[in-house]
Amino acid sequence: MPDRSLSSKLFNAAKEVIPGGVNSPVRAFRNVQGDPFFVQRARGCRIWDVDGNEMIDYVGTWGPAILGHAPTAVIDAVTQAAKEGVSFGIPNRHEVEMARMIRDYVPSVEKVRMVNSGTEATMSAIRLARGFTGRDKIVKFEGCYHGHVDSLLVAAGSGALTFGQPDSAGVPADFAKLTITVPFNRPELIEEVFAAQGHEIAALILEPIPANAGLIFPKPGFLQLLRDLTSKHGVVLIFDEVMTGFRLAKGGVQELTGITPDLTAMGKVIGGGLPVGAFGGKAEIMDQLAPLGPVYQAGTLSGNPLALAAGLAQLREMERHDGWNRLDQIGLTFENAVRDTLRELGRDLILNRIGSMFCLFFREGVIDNVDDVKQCDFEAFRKFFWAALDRGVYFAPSQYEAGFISLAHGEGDLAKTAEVTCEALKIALA
Ligand code: KE4
Repeated sequence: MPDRSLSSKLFNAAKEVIPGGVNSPVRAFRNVQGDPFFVQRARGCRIWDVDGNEMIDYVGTWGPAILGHAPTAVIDAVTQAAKEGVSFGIPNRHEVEMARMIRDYVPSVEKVRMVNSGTEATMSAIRLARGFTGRDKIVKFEGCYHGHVDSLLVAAGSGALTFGQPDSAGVPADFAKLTITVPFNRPELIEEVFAAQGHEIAALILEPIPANAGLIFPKPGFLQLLRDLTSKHGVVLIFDEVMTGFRLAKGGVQELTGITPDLTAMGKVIGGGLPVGAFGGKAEIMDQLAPLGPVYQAGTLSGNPLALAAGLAQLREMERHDGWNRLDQIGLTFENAVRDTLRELGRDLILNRIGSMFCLFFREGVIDNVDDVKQCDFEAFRKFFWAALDRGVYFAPSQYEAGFISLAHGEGDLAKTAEVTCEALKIALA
């Protein structure tokens, strides 16, 4: 059992001045019923906590660390940019380079606006869709997470297909009423919503491959159905690719599937680990934004030169090293090792993997939406998480989170991960 005494001391100090001791809830390890470790430093696919324990990292700061931590190209780019100034609030060339790169990578994007988080990206896209259509209602799917936006922190309402109920204190019921939540992968239910209310809906927003309820694959035809329904009813289709964008492919899920939304929310990878978000899409819609149009949206640090220098350097490194293909190869090696282990143990747990994203669900059968995830064996997951962490492998501290592989995960790292995963599964499933 690794010594984590310094982490414990820091966590106790943190709890005195930060709510729950963390600046984002998932970091508190509540889902695995333990105290978080405090990180000291990270490099490549490895992280070290303040007690000196070394771990192979499969969280990758929740997605941005696609090259691994502190890649030289990103460090050099940020250092160079910082020498010229860390923030301007004035148009700068990094913004033009990044906007052009996003336009060239992402099929739906003709114009793009930079913001500072994924939440800002989805919040702004929703407001823009409402301004463009003149309509108020939005549709989201249960189990999809789009950041802490009031109108998107909504669970299924009592009459699930009529209106939502707040999923957080502080969200007025009247806000939630404008959000319709529907179970994912249920074509008949989404068709029912559009038949009844299509003309009142401003936007439908989804993670095209939901990765905030583990990792869930859309059923064949489901994304195309959403594209057809939204086109038919004049509804803005928004893909939230904050996690999948620039990771599963240069152009995200919309490149892989050939299904092009009207707007896309982006983030994480394009900031190289620094605070960033972006939303983009058809010029006809984007030009409704101030200062051109009536939809107001702004940000002091939007287009920050350091964040964009980091993101540009990261994307260029991915280009230079054929990163997306290599990530898929590394992901396949990882997947095969885990499947071999499951076969040895005679357990048919569900392992979903696409590219460098994965989730091992502690249940057998099928995972179509978050209701299926809720049936997982969370106690077995908790045991697995801690057994792996104690042996030097850090998986996401929640069954509802996806795992992330980086270009820095080498054969030795994967071999150690396979060995640890086998031991941890034996403990969890005993
Ligand atoms: P941020 O506001 O946290 O930058 O992005 C919100 C967001 C939007 N859309 C999707 C698809 C997302 O996954 C996220 C944030 N992802 C979580 C991980 N599940 C961030 C981790 C956290 O909340 O601390």
